[in-house]
Amino acid sequence: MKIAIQESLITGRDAAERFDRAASFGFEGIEVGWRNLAERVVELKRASRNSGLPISTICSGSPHDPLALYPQERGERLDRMVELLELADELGAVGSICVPIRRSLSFPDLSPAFSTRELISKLAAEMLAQAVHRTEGLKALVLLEPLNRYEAHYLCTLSDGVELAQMVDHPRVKVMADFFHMNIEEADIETSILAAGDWIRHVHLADSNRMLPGQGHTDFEAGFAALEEIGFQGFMALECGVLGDPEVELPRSVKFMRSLIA
Ligand code: LER
Ligand code: MN
Repeated sequence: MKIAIQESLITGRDAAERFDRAASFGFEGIEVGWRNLAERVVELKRASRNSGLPISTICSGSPHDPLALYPQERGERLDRMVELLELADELGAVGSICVPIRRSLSFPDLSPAFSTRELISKLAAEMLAQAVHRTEGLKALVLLEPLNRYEAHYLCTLSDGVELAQMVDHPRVKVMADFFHMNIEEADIETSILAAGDWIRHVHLADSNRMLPGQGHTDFEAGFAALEEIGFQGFMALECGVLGDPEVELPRSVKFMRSLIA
């Protein structure tokens, strides 16, 4: 398991400085954000090469969530998802994160024909199938991210993510596990990780208070042991705030996490 960090958590004048600083703190990868990504490819590839830190993943934003009420907007969202998958491949990243739908968008209840959940899951599966079909031949995965109930009403647990991935049934549609969301939604984080098993291809790290691992009360030792048990070898990227001086606290948190990895 490799410890990564979102680029936005590191200060620096440019990508080169941020990647170098992340490497000096002990990180082994960088998750990049979606903003201006196409224009940043050259800069990011150079920073990655010079620092020796691979780009782990792309963190998408709400403009890339595939679901929308109307076909034209769904088409535009699909185009943006496809672009991110192409960029992920170009950057050598494991994949691009996908949240199918967030809380801000409501779908109708068409029962008895379809419940809201059936409607959303069928549409999400179809959109994801189209995204991987349009990017056939690429390696980059679609990483379905379950979010907590205050951010999303659909896909809140790992098992929700696995259910949707199984509906799509494509080798490039997988699931990721965010410790902050799991802390709210999973009855038992270890059991949920073990049940999701090989579907998990990426991890987000934040403590219970969405601060650095070690600054809250999440039991990372048990969570990491479960990830080891399922044979997870991917990136775990920090997505959190920092209490204290990042120059001190970031390397301290890396040491803390490494001490928990067998
Ligand atoms: C949002 O809370 C989150 O965890 C992000 O990774 C969503 O892309
Ligand atoms: Mn996350």
